[in-house]
Amino acid sequence: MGVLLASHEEERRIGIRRKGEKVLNTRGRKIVLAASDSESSEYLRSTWRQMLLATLPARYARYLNADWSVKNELAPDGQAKYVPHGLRIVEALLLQRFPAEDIAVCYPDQLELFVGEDTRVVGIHAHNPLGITFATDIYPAFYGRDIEPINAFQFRRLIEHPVLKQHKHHLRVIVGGPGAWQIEKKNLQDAWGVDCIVDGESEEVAVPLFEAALRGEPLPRRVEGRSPHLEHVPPIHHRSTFGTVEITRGCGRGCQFCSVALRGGKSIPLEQILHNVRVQVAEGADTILFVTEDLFLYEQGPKFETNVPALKRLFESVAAVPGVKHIALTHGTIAPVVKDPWVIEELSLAVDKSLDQHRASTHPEKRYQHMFVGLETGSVRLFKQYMKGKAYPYRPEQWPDVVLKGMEILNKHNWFPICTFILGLPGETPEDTRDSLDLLYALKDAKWCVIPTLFVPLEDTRLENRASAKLAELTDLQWEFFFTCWRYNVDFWRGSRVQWKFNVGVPIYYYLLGRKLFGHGIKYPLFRFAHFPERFLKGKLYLNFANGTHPRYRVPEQVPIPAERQRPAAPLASL
Ligand code: B12
Ligand code: SF4
Repeated sequence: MGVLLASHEEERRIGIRRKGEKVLNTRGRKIVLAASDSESSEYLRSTWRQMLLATLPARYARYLNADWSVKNELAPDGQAKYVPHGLRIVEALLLQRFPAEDIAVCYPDQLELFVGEDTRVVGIHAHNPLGITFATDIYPAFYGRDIEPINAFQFRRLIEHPVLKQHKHHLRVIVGGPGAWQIEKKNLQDAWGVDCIVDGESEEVAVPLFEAALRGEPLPRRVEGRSPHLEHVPPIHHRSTFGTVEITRGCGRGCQFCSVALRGGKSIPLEQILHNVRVQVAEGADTILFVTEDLFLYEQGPKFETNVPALKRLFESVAAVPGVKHIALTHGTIAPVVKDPWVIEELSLAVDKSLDQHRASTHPEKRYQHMFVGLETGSVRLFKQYMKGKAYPYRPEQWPDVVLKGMEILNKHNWFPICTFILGLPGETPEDTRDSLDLLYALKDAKWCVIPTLFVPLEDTRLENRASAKLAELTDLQWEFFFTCWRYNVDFWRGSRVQWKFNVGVPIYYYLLGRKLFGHGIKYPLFRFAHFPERFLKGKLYLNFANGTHPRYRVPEQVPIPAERQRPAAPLASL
């Protein structure tokens, strides 16, 4: 997907400069909305690849062929063809109040085309502007100290754009989005000239704020957005990155480390979803990404009762919109899969419509569907303390069984989930890590991708005041967990154990850099990651990969729902 540029002239018209060239400023639009290249990107049409790439160090981006700026497509007038969905919502809110000619939505390279003498306010989306969340905080550190991840570098390119400084005397800068809090946390609000940070949902606050900016009034340094009424979530006007269409917002399961746990739960009405799908398709999207904290919350009944007929209708109606070729998913929880296994069977369309293929799939076209599933820990103790709502209607003590049974059901129907685990939750003991390793070992033959992350105290969570976990402080057991996950991933996704370049490269990395950065604790876990023969690792690691060793946990025949949490007699009717 390259940029649709015909010629040098065309490039100039829409604001792309070649080295040393100046573009004449127009008077600009009154309101300009912008998002960084890496946050707008539909990299390889894959959400998880985009996520992983955003975490890599910016300094080495060119070796990874990650030149985001030339990968995003432009509309004929130079505006962005797709930007993160949150910014499209802000645009839709503003379009309820201001004419379309006053608003432009663009990438950093086109700011000069739209920011001019007439511009009064620039609204910027921040998904993860400084890269201080989970994975983005971890992976660049493997390349050395103080290495900036790609998404932080790209955000800086946007917020430090010279045209914003040039016109600062007559415009206000407002930053919003799920990662806007990071700017305040790192004391960069003044240095970056940000007048106002919008924290949280913006449906109820965006319009008055932009109106005040247009009148030239001073803005509050920070505005707290609350959960809006459902009818205030507007339908969008233009395409979002990855064809994102929100199907639900919020989640009532209440995990203490999660920043969306406090958002009020709601399902977007099907008509609005279909409208948003049509908008995306009309502007060139052929894939629709259902955004939700949990797929199974869509039109849910009381107490997280999965509404299978409504879900089925959702998939069928979206798939029937002319132009929709694929459907992708963001998040889901695993307990509903165990409780109502037939939901996965009923949603076979999700696999038929998936973009992704893998040799391990039993689908006739080798397709598999994926969604992000937070498993987070194998320790019942930590689970009980921080996230017990995730297992409902099961008890926290049943969590390992729920995970194993859920994975079996998902895999059987060609759903290969992308699962996260959190290392270093506050108070984690070696016993807790061993419990997680035992669960991981029991999942060794699963069809999945497993991403180890480190605990980060996100703002607006109940753990916001606790200390982050740090790579340099990981225990030997935690390193073992970390690299066992990546060993599984390499084996499942690359498909070959004979990868001599990789296998040789890893120990070289250890001796040249790894041990200096992280100490000797990573040595044997890294060697297992590089497929060292197990006989060299015997006794050095907790998990014994040698043939014939049985995992502590096994997939249970069934996972009984505690009597007092059984569902009502009548199944939830179609709505
Ligand atoms: C879809 C999604 C993705 C997709 C697509 C992202 C994209 N570029 O469009 C993928 C899978 C690629 C992705 C990647 C990542 N994501 Co993401 N993602 C989401 C998800 C599930 C939905 C986002 C969404 O569209 N929501 C719906 C819209 C309407 O909500 P919203 O964006 O928050 O917008 C509202 C407000 O924030 C505000 N707003 C938004 N923009 C603006 C702009 C202005 C000017 C104003 C005033 C207001 C405003 O108004 C909107 C309406 O209320 C959220 C979780 C969630 N449910 O929100 C996580 C989430 C945003 N992602 C998160 C993270 C950490 C990441 C990654 C860093 C993961 C990683 N690698 O570690 C990467 C980084 C991506 C990058 N390239 O930089 C975290 C952010 C945590 C934080 N910053 O505190 C979240 C909250 C998930 C979580 N619970 O941890 N993500
Ligand atoms: S289940 Fe997921 S979205 Fe819901 S509160 Fe827990 S971590 Fe957050």
